[in-house]
Amino acid sequence: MSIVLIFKGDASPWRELLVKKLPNEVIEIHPDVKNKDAVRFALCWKPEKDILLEYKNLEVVQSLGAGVDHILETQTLDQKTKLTRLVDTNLSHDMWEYLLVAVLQYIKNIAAYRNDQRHQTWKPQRYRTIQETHVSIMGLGKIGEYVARKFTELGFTVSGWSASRKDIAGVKSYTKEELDAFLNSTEILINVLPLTPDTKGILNKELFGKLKQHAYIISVGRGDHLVERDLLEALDAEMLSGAMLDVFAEEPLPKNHPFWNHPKITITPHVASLTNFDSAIDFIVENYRRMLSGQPLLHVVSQEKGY
Ligand code: NDP
Ligand code: OXD
Repeated sequence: MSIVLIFKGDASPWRELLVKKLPNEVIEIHPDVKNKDAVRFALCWKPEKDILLEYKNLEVVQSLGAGVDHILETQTLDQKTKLTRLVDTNLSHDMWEYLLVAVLQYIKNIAAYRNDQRHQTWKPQRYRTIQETHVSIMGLGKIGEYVARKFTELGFTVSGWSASRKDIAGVKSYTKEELDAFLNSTEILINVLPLTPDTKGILNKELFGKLKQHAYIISVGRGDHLVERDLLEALDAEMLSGAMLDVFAEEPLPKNHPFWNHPKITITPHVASLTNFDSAIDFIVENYRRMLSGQPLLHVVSQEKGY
C-alpha cells in the first residue's frame, strides 16, 4: 500500500513532511512510482490530464487546496474513489486578512493614490469608514462564512449569497434564487465561490449591470469565474470603479495581458491564502488514517455538485 504525490510544481517538501509523520509508509512522487497498483491515496495539486487513470486502485484523491476544480476538470474518477479537499481555519483566516486589506485599500482610495503618485498628482478624495461600508460575499462556505463573520465583528454591513440559506449572526443571507436582490444592494463584491459548471463565467456583463453604480470587485475564487473582456468593458464604461484580482483564467498571467497595466485593476499572484504546511499535513495524515481504518473521511466533495 502506498501514497503518491502528483503535483504541478515541486512536491518534495510535502513528501518530506509526510515521511516524518508516516515513517512506515511508501510515499512517492509521480512519475517515480515503483508499483502504481499499490497506491491507494493520492495527494494532488493541478494534476496533468487523466494522470489518475494510471492508478487503478485509488481509494482517496485528496486535494492539496480548498478547491477541487483542478481535479474534477482534468480527471475521471471511478465510483469507488472518494475526492476530499482541504478545510483549514488557517486557510480561512489568511483569506480574511487578504480580503480585509483588499476592502480597506479600496475604501481609503489607496490604489487611486498609487496611480496619482506616478503622475505626481495631489488629489485628496473622501474616504469611507468601516461603519459606512457594505461588503457582499458570493459563497458562504467554509471560507466565505468565516470571512463574513469577521467583517461583521469589525462593524461592516455584510450580505452573503449561497446555494442554500445561511443563519450567520449579523449577515443578510440570500439564496441562489435571490441573486438579483443580492446584487442590487452590492457596492463591494467579494467572490469566494468554488469553480463549478454553475459558477463558471458568473462574473459577467449581466451581473455587473445589476450591481450598484461604480461597484468594486474582489475575486479570490477562480479565474474562470470572470469573463475578462466584460470586466474591461465595465471598467472602461465606469460601470465599475475597479477590481482586485488574485486568480486568473491563465496563471501565471501572460506578459501581454491587458490587466497588467490597467489603472483600475490590482493584481496579486494567487496568494490570497496559501496552504499552511503544518495544519495541512495533519489534516492529510488524519484522512489517510481514516482511509486505512475504514472511518468516514473528512471533507468529502460532492462530485455531482462539484464542491
Ligand atoms: P465551500 O465548498 O466550503 O463553499 C462554497 C460556497 O459556495 C457554499 O456556500 C455554497 O453554497 C456556495 N455555492 C456553490 N455553488 C453555488 C452556486 N451555484 N450558487 C450559489 N452559491 C453557490 O468552499 P470554500 O469556502 O472552502 O472555498 C471556496 C473557494 O475559494 C475554493 O473552491 C477556491 O476556488 C477558492 N480559494 C482560493 C484561494 C486563493 O488563494 N485565491 C485559497 C483558498 C480557496 P451552499 O453552502 O449553500 O452549498
Ligand atoms: C485553494 C487555493 O484552492 O489555494 O486552496 O486556491
